[in-house]
Amino acid sequence: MLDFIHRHMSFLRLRRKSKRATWQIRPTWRILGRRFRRIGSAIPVFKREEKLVSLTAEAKTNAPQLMSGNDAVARGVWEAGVRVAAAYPGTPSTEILESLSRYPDIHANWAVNEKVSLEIAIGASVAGSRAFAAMKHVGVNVASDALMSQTLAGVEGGLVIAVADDVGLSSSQNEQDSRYWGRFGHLPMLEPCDSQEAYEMVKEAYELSEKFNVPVLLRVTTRVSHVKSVVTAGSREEREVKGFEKDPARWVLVPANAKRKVGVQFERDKALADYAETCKLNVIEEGSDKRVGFVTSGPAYLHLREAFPDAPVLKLGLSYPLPIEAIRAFAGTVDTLIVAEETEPLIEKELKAAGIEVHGKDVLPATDELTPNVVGPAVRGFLGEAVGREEAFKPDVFPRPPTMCVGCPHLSVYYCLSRLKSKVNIAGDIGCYTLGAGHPWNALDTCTCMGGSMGMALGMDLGRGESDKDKGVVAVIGDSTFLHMGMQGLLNIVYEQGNVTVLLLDNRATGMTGGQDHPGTGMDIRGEDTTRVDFAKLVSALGIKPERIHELDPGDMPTLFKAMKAEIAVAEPSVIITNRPCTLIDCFRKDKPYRVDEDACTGCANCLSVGCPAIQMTRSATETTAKGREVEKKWVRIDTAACTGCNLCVDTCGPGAIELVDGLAAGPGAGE
Ligand SMILES: Cc1ncc(C[n+]2csc(CCOP(=O)(O)OP(=O)(O)O)c2C)c(N)n1
Ligand code: SF4
Ligand code: SF4
Repeated sequence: MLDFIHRHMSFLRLRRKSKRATWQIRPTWRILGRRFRRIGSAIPVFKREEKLVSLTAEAKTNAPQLMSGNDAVARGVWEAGVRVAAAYPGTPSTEILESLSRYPDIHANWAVNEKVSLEIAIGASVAGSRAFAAMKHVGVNVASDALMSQTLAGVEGGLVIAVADDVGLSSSQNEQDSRYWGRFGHLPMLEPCDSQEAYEMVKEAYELSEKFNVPVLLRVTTRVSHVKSVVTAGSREEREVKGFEKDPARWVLVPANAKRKVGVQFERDKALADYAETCKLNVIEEGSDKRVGFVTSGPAYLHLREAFPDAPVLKLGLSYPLPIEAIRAFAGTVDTLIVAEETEPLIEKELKAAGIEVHGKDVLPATDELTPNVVGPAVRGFLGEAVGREEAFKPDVFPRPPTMCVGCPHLSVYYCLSRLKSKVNIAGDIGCYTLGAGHPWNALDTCTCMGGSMGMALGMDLGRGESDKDKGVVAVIGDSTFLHMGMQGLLNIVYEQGNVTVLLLDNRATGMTGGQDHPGTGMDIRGEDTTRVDFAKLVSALGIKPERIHELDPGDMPTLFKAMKAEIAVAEPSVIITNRPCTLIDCFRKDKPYRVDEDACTGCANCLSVGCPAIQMTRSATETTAKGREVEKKWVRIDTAACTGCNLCVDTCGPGAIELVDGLAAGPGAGE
C-alpha cells in the first residue's frame, strides 16, 4: 500500500491548510489521572499529573490543544530551541517536518533522502546548534551509514532523531522494529505513548543528548504519530550557539581517532545503563491484581491499561538501555511477568539473558499492534481464563481497493505498459506508480525499496536467462524517488551500458506521501521558489546519450506508446521523462470533463483498462459474437464531477462514445 492511505489526507492537510484533516485512530487512554506509587525498586513512581507538571511546568501558561503525536514532536523540537531540522517524507513521520516548517526561528527543510537529512542535522549539531532529523523506519536504513559513525563522534548541540515505525504495515514495504538501532548504534531510545509524552520526551531527549554526548532516538509508531490527544505546551527556549570549534581528534573519524572513541562509547553505554535504573521516564504503576505484571513501552502501554486496568505495569519511557535491576525487582512483586512490546522480542530476550523469568512472544504476537482485543484474549488464555471473542474496532467505511487518482498522469504509462508487458520485464519502485502492480494494469514485476528499480533493472538485464533473451527491461521510477536514491543506480546502468529503458515519472511532487516538494519541484517546504533541477539535463549529465532522452506529455498516449516501443527495441540505456503534474497539487488545472454517450457505447470496456476511477461500470452482460465466441460486455459512465478532462480514455474508445460534456471544446490539458 506504500503510504497510499495517507496520501489524500496529507494532501488535504498540505494544500488546504485551513481545513486540516483530523485522522483519529480509536483513542484508548482512559487511564489518565491514575495514581502510581513506588514499589521495591529505584524507579520513581509518579502520579501521572505530577509527572506532567514536572516536565512542562512553564507550559501551564499555554492553553491545552489537540495535537497529533507528529505535531507534538514538532512542538517539542521547536521549544527545545532547535535551529535546524531536516527530513525526507515517509508515512507515518511526514507531518513532523511539515508541522515544524510553520514555526519561526528554525531552518526546516526537505532533504533528498534520509541520509542527507541526518547529515544536515549532524552538521548543525557539530556547529553547536540543537538539531533534529525525522524519518520513517525504513528511512533509518538509508541514514544508517551516517548514524553508525556519528554515534562514535557524539554531538555538540543536542541531536534527536525521530523514527516512526509503521507497526501493522498500513503503508510500508516492511515492518521493521527501529528499537534495534538503539542496541546496534549504542544510542539511547525514548518511546512516548501519546502526544503529551511525545512533546515532553523530545525536550528530555535534548537534555539527554547533551548530557551523554550522544544522538538520541525517539521512537514513535503510527498510533502515536497520527492520533490526536490533548497537549499542554510551553514556549521556546532560545539557546546560545557556541560556534564550531575545530577539533579533528573529535570530528574526523579516521581509524586512529575512531578507535579511541570505541572505548569511550562503552563507558557511555555503562553510564547510560546506570542512568536508566533511576530515570524518571520509566514509571511503575502498582496494580491490585498481581497474577501478572507487564513490562511495556509506547502505545502498547495504553492498550494494556485498557485490557488490564488492575495489573501492575512497568512502563519504559527510556526503553534502551533497559533498567535491568529495576525490572528484576519489579518481577519479584508479581506472580508472572509478561513483556508486551511492539513488535520484536528485544526486551524479552535481554531480560532472559539477564536471568529474569519472563514471558513474551509465547503469549503475544510478534507483528502488528498489541491492541486491547489482541492482548486481552491472549493473556487471559495464558492465565487459563475463558476467552470470549473480542472484535477489533472496524471503522464504518465502504471498502475500496487502493488505486491511482482520477486523471493521474501515471495512468497512461501503465495503460501502455499493460499492452507491452508480455515483451518486457518491469522493475518497479516506490510511489503512487507502485499501484501499477494492481488491477487493471498488472504491469509491475518487482518493487523492493526506494531507488531499487535502477539497480534491479540492470541486474535483470545482466542476469537474464535464455527465456528472457529477447525481452526488454523497463524500470519505472518517480521524480522524488529518482532524486532520493535512483540517480546512483542510473549511473551504474550507464557505466555498464545496460539494456534498460527508464521511465522517469516527473509529476512535480512526492505524490505518495502527500505531495511534498523536492528539488525537482522548484519550491521549498514553505512554498518559496528555489532552484529546480532539470531532469533531462541531469540524466544527460549521468551519461545517457541525448538521442536516448525523451521528455513527453503522458497525456499524449499514442506518442508515449511509440517512444516506449522504440526505446525498448534499442539495446542501450534510455530515459523517457513524463512531465504531467500530479492532479492533487496546486499547479494542476482541470480541463473540461467528459461523458459517455450511452447510445454509442458498445460495452467493449477498453476504457476501463485505463484504470481511471471516474469511469464506472453501469451494467455487464455476456454476448455471443457472429462467430459463436462468448464475450463479456461492460457498459460504463463517467463521473463528470470527478473527471479532470485528461483525455486519456478518449484515445481508448474505438466507437468514439466518449465526448466532452455539453459539446464544449477541449482545453489545453492539465497544465500549470
Ligand atoms: C526509505 C524510504 N523513505 C521514504 C519512503 C516513503 N515513500 C514512499 S513512496 C515515496 C516517494 C514517492 O514519490 P515519487 O517517487 O515522486 O512518486 P509519486 O508518488 O509522486 O508517483 C516516499 C517518500 C519509503 N517508502 N522508503
Ligand atoms: S501521482 Fe497520481 S495517484 Fe499519486 S497523488 Fe498524484 S494523481 Fe494521485
Ligand atoms: S478524461 Fe477519462 S481518463 Fe481522464 S479523468 Fe476523465 S474519465 Fe478519467
